[in-house]
Amino acid sequence: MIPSYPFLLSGPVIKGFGRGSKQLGIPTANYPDEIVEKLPSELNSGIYFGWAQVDCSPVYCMVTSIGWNPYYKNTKKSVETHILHEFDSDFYGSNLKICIVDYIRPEMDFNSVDELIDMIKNDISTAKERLTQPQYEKYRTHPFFSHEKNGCESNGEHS
Ligand code: ADP
Ligand code: RBF
Ligand code: MG
Repeated sequence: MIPSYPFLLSGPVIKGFGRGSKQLGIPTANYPDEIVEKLPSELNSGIYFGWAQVDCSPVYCMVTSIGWNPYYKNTKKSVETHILHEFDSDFYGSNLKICIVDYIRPEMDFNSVDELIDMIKNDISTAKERLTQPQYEKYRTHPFFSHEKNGCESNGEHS
């Protein structure tokens, strides 16, 4: 299990596997190796959900996949975050903060890419639903996301 929730990560968005998760309608913002390698060993691979912020953006719902993507048999561990928001453009090089609040399921293998997509859509529904619960919702305004602390122009709120 994760060392303790919420589990916070912050770092730049890099080019990922370029496998076209965007074409599948599910772009994932990838962290660099330095961040993936520094993760605590107790942190299980699997699918998590929580909150995300890109630079000075509002705080959005997210789902994060941590591990080796068994369907693609990756040899390198990755941390990939799909943010539940339509962005106008890519944000490679921006800083991504994520606040992981809980676990959904282990990584799985599938018989087809359609099954993988269906499962990810299911994860997204799970995240949206569970994030409305007060025990998770409260982290949307965690000081980690505070605009004042991030050097963002403040609108008097955290988002
Ligand atoms: P890569 O293999 O380079 O990670 P993806 O197809 O997974 O490529 O696309 C990820 C990129 O898409 C992110 O790095 C980001 O710049 C952009 N992007 C646009 N919208 C989103 C979103 N809602 N969630 C995550 N990334 C997004
Ligand atoms: N890859 C897998 O091989 N097995 C999975 O169970 C799996 N679940 C995912 C769940 C979510 C919410 C996300 C965002 C990604 C998941 N992936 C999984 C990773 C997916 O294969 C990857 O994003 C694409 O291959 C693009 O790198
Ligand atoms: Mg990606």
